[in-house]
Amino acid sequence: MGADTRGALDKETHLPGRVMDFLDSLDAMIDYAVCEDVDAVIFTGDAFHHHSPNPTYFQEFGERIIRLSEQCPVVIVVGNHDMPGSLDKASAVDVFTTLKVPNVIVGWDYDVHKIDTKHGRLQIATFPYPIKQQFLDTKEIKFPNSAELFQERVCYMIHELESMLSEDEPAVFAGHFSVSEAMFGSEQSMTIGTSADIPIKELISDKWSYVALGHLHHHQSLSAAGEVPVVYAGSLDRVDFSEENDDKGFIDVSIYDEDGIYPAEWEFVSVDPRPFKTIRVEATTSQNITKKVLVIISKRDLKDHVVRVIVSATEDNADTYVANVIEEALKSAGVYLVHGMRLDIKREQRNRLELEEGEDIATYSHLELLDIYFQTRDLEDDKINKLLDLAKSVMEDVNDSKKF
Ligand SMILES: [Mn+2]
Repeated sequence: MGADTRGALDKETHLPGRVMDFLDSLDAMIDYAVCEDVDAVIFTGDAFHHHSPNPTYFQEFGERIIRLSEQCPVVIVVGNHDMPGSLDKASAVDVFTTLKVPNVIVGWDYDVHKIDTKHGRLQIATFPYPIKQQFLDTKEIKFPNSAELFQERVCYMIHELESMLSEDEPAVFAGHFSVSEAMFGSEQSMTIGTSADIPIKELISDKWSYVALGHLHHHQSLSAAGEVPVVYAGSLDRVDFSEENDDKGFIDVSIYDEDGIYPAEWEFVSVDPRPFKTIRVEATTSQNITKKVLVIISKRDLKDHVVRVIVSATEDNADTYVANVIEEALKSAGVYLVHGMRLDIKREQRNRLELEEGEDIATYSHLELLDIYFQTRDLEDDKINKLLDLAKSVMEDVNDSKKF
C-alpha cells in the first residue's frame, strides 16, 4: 500500500483512489478465503511501500488482516519495504506481534512455525528479506567476494530451515527475495547491489510441498513439472505501467496427504485489477496532433482505466498539442486516473545536450534532462520510456534514503 498515491480521494476513507484499488484487491482475496473456507493465508511481504505507513493505511490494512484472522491463521513475512532502516527498530507489521493479535504470525525471523489449521498441522518456514548486515560482519561486507559470500550464507540458512522440519507434516516455505532465474520488473532497480539473488535449485527440495515467494511484482512459476511448485504470487495490483499487461491476483494452494507425502496443486486467482492503458501516438507527420489523439481516444474503451498518453511530435507541429483538451476528452471517456501525459519532440540529432536558447538548465527536472539526453542518443521511444521508468525508481529510492 502506498506505492501509488494518485487518484481522487475516496469519500469515506479520504484515501487516494489507487490506495483504495489495492485495498479492494485485498478484499477480493479475503472474500475468496472466507468463501472457500481456507485453512491458512500466507502474505509474502511488502504490505506497505514505506516502513512507517500513514496511520490510515495501517488502520485499513489492519482491519482487513483481523477479518482474515477470524477465518484462519495468517502468516505475514516481512519484506524489504516493511523493514525499518535499522535492525533494532520495528517493521511496519510488527504491531500485530506487539498486540498479540490471535492467529496472526509475523515472520521477522528465519524460522519454522508449526500452525494448527482446521485440517491439521502445517509447518510454515518464514524467510524475511535477507539483509547483508545480518549475514556478513562489517569486515566481510568489504570483501571483494562479499556478494557470493552473502548468497552462500542465505542458501545455507534456507537449508537450515529444511533441517528443522518434521517429516510427518506438510511444510511450506514462505520467502521474500529474488530468484536468479526470475523475471524482474521495476522492483529490481530498488535493490541493485544489496540483494542476494537465490538460484532456483536451492529451493527445489522434497521437504517442501510448496514454495511461496514475494518481492517480484510479476506473477510467475519457476520450477519444472514434477518439482515442488516455486511461485511468485506477484503484487495484488498493478504497481506501475511496466505491469500494464500483467494480470494480478493471488494463489490458491491445495496440499494433499498421500500416505505421508504431501504434494500440492495451485492455481492463480485474478482479483480483476484496475486496468491500465498506455495510449501511444506517433504524430510526427500530423497537421493537428490534438485532433489525432482525440480520434484515438474516441475509439478506445477507457472507462475506469488508469491511462497515460505519450505523443511523439516534431518541433514543427508540437504547438498543435493541447494537453488540457486531451485531458478533458479522457475525463469524458470515463478514465479513472490520468497517470501522465508526455509530449516527446523529435529533434534533429544532436551530439551533445543542447537546451533552447535562453533556457536555464535549472528549470528542468532531472528526469526531463535525462529525457533530453536520451533523445540526443537517438534511442527508440520504448527504450527511452523504460530507461526513464528505471531512472524514476532509482531517484525515488534515493529520495526515500532507504538503507537496503
Ligand atoms: Mn520486496
